[in-house]
Amino acid sequence: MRTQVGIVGAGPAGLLLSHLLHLQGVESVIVEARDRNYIEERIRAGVLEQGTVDLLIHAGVGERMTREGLIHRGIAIRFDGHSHRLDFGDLTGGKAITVYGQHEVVKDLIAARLAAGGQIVFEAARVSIHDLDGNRPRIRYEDNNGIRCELACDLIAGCDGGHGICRSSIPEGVLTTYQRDYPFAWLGILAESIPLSEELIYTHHERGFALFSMRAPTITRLYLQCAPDENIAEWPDEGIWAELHARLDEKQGEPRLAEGPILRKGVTAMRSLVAEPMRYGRLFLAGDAAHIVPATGAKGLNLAVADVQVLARAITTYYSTGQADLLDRYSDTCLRRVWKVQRFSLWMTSLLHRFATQTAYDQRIQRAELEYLVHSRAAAQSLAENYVGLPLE
Ligand code: FAS
Ligand code: PHB
Repeated sequence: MRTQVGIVGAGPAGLLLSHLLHLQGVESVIVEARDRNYIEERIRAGVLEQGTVDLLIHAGVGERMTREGLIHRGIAIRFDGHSHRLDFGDLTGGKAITVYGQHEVVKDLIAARLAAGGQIVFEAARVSIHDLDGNRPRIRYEDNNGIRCELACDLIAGCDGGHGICRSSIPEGVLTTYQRDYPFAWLGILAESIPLSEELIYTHHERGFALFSMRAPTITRLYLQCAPDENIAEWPDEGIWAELHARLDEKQGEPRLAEGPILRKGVTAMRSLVAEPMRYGRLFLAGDAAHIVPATGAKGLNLAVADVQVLARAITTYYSTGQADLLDRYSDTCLRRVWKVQRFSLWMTSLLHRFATQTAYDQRIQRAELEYLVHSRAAAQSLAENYVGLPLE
């Protein structure tokens, strides 16, 4: 088989890239390890920056998001049992975020790809990539009938996430990987319950961080800071609710967290990682394949979208003009944004989590940082402009 752009991975990065290329007449084939149902049901992110929303609408896949997404014009930061609202409209000149599940974005993109005759090879096994520094890089895989297949490409986009094969296929010594691991993880649940608030609540608490989020008017998404090796099997539902109550509804008279059936629960690791450069020969890494952020800043999905916006423009310019300069600048262009988002995600994580190694002095400083944030317009504005999304270059 032959195509212009071979894409490994049908996550938001790979699917959106394929669709943006299609809209500019560039052909691509996506090779995905899992089946369609699995990736459409996989619960991950839920907060979309203004820039992500605008791009999805521009790409013609924003109709359901616009109809079902929840527009939020602020968040609350809670500590000492009191919530402090950050008004994004006031702090950013009217910008907002949209709460719409990542798996919904994936569903919309797959539907749009297939409706446009796009090729997505699901359930591809033993995927490998070759000749990355040659003129005809290849993706090899076994299709779901066990047939060995080879896809010859001009370019390959590595959009296979944090545990894929593309980054690790780059020869030793080419990449520099910057990493930070955190001494905690997130225990997350999806529940059928009435939201405690109309907006997200980020909570600093002596028992550990907690986050109140949602997916729909009757579906809540809640997270608890837990141990990095936490075993979800040791958490009965009532134990999870008890801990959420302890952290999220502290003071009398404030609304109590409403409970309901827990639909999903799991533990998500927290780490920061950047691989530089985001290109090797004719392989271009995008999204989690190149960088990981802790979920505290709600940036993972949005950063993946920002990468493919830059990559799509570079690839379509290459095909329409023969000019490769945008491709040559792809890695540097993305890394400028990646490091700013890494900084913000680390800052949010450090501000809101308890660290076992914290001294009494550290705890006082963390408290002062929270106090400064909710009483200084400049500090609140900095959080707000990063949270709604820094302008794309
Ligand atoms: P993805 O990981 O989404 O997609 C990669 C695709 O490649 C997958 O479909 C995978 O099946 C496929 N693939 C992997 N290996 C392959 C191979 N060898 N061959 C072929 N295909 C292969 N962000 C938030 O903001 N909020 C959250 O709550 C949140 N929760 C998360 C929970 C988890 C468990 C994870 C891992 C991430 C979470 N994130 C969250 C971050 C998340 O949103 C990512 O940033 C986002 O999925 C990145 O999108 P992609 O780069 O497209 O990678
Ligand atoms: C979510 O709704 O899943 C979510 C929201 C904000 C975050 C992380 C996750 O910072």
